[in-house]
Amino acid sequence: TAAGDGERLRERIADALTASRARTAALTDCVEEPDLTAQHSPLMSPLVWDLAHIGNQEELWLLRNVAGRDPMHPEIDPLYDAFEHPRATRPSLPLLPPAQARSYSAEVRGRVLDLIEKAPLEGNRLLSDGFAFGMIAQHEQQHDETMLITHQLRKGPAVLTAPPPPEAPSTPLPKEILVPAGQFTMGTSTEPWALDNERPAHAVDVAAFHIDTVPVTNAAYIEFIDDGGYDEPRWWTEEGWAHRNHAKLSAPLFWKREAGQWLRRRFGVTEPVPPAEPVVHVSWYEADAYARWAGRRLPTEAEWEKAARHDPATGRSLRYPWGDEDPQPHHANLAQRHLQPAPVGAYPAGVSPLGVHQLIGDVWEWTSSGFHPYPGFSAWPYREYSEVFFGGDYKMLRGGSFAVDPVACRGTFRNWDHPVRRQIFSGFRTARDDRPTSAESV
Ligand code: AVJ
Ligand code: FE
Repeated sequence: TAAGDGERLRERIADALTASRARTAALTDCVEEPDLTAQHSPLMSPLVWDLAHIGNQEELWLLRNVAGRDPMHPEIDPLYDAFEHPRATRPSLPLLPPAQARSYSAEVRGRVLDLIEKAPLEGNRLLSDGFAFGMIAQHEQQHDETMLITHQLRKGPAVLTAPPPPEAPSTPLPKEILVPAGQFTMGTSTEPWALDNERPAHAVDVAAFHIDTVPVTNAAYIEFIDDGGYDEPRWWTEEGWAHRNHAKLSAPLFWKREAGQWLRRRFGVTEPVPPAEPVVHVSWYEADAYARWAGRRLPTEAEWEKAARHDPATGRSLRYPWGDEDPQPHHANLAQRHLQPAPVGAYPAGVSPLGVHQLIGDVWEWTSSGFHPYPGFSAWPYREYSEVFFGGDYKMLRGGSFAVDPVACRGTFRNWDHPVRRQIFSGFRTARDDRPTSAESV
């Protein structure tokens, strides 16, 4: 019944918001006050900024814009406006101390939970299918991933723990998969909580190409390092080489070499680099240089999405590589269930119809594309989520990492960052054109 559907939707909204707050609490209750107010890296905000920013966005979008309520504390709005204060400057702001930040966000949440019961979930574009609530649940989960990045940058003993990811089955996978030429549907017009930049669905013609079956592993990346890849300008773009020199890049972030062995620091623990895991914490420039060294290139965003969603049997694009079912733990390494990517091949149930593995979860995958709107794009509900970033110095990342919650993860989901960034959980896979080989062309 319609009433039953409405009830289920309200429950789903409340569950998504409650899950995001539980994660926020887990990420902020495990450290003492000085660790919440300190800046662990100029790349990041103090955790206490995220804590109140989450509540402030929720107040702005749900209590003020949807429910028409008056601002609760208008004087704090500018402090938590991400456009007004770059991350590096946030520690010098008169931020709410941890106890106040928590109680402010909790007060907003209490009012929002009441609102869910009353809000009409149809007849208004912002509310239909619970979109505005879903947007806020995704926003909080995105900041939870940001806070997890801050934890990774934080020095000192480990405070977070999680069980190891599943092991890879021993059956070998093909090195690459051929994606045949032809149109596919990119983006979505039907996914209820899809953000504006994922819309609308549109046909894209893609030439035939080959794509790695799995993300590039640490073992493969070490070959690039050992072959002098970081010292060979011909593998790098001009900008990439300048950045490599300026930032003195020589290995992924958090790696160090000791007694002939590569070690990495991961959430306060130093351990040998696991060879079968996707490489993580590389910039776009490093990913691009690796691809050239390997005689390949990064996939475009359209190629990535076709490999992930296109079902050649029906011509349809699926919500996820495995089908239309919401992500379950056996499909993909998501939701911070594990604090690292899983070895390649570890999620056979998540394979795409074309045979490509681990597109969702584990590591964000750099693509060769910049951030541009799809044909027919319209900013919704605010220009500052996507539109103001179009055409900027960004590269697109797809698929989501082990730190991404399913609510903020879909085959259509688009993420972006500067090509120098590598504190994010970023890896990549490579591709190549399907050119006839010289043997075939004679
Ligand atoms: C989509 C991950 C690039 O963190 O800057 C959070 C998400 N937007 N608050 C970011 C976002 C506003 C955004 N990314
Ligand atoms: Fe935000």
